[in-house]
Amino acid sequence: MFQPMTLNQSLAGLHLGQPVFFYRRIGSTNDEAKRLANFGAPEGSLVIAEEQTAGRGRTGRKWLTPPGTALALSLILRPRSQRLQAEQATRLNMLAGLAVCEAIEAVTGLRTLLKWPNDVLVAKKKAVGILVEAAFEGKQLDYVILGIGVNVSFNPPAEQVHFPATCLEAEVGHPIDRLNLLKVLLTRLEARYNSASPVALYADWRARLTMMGEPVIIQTAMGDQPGRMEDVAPDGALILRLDSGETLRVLVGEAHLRPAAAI
Ligand code: BT5
Repeated sequence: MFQPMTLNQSLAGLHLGQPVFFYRRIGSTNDEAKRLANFGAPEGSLVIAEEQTAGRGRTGRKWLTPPGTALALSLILRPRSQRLQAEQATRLNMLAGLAVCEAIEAVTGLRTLLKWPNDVLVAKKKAVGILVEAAFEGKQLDYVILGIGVNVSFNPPAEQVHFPATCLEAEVGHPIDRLNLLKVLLTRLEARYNSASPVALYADWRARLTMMGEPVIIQTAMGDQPGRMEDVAPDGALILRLDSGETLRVLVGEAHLRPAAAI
């Protein structure tokens, strides 16, 4: 289990990761981070919990975090740039995915890939979920909550997930020091945040995406769209080549490989 004092000492000196709000058990770290941000908590504030009882995925889905088995955290960011407000949230999404991949690779040596829009895969299975939520004041971005859930020793049962899932310890075959992983992750996030050249960020994110050029089904609010994953755009949209030859831009959805029988 994390110890609040050790957490504070280990993260001292980081900009992203101070102050620390630590909870043994909480509903959702993203909800708590939002509450704190609305009370004026500064950029870099970290909400971290040993257990989530109402962890959230996208579009109201559940994220499972049993006690002491994961990293479940939310960072409050307050990007200062006045321009390209909406795009900034997308960039932070890319940045989070990349920083998580880099941290996992540095700590475990495992190879990671991103599955559009931002699942982190290890051995083709989902080991990390990322939930970026932005709050606006008028058209101005007020703050962004960057929520990250990493399965460290929790291997989700197949019947509880709709995409194959795994955890880092199952893949690497030995225990992982969660505090070290947390520190490396925050350090990578900070490095990427401070040098966020949009062009490099997009290029690095695109280079890590799996399923590029492959036959896929994209689940969207409008229903399932079969096609070929042609590319991604700098704003994070997936470019789907439909069987009719037309292209479709999808901003919100979920990608699955299309079974050979369905092509
Ligand atoms: C995500 O949603 O992948 C984003 C998850 C973000 C979780 C973090 S934890 C810290 C912070 N606080 C929160 O409340 N949330 C964030 P989505 O792509 O919608 O995936 C959700 C789906 O993944 C579920 O419907 C399940 O099928 C599956 N799932 C649930 N728990 C899982 C787990 N621990 N590992 C792998 N898959 C899981």
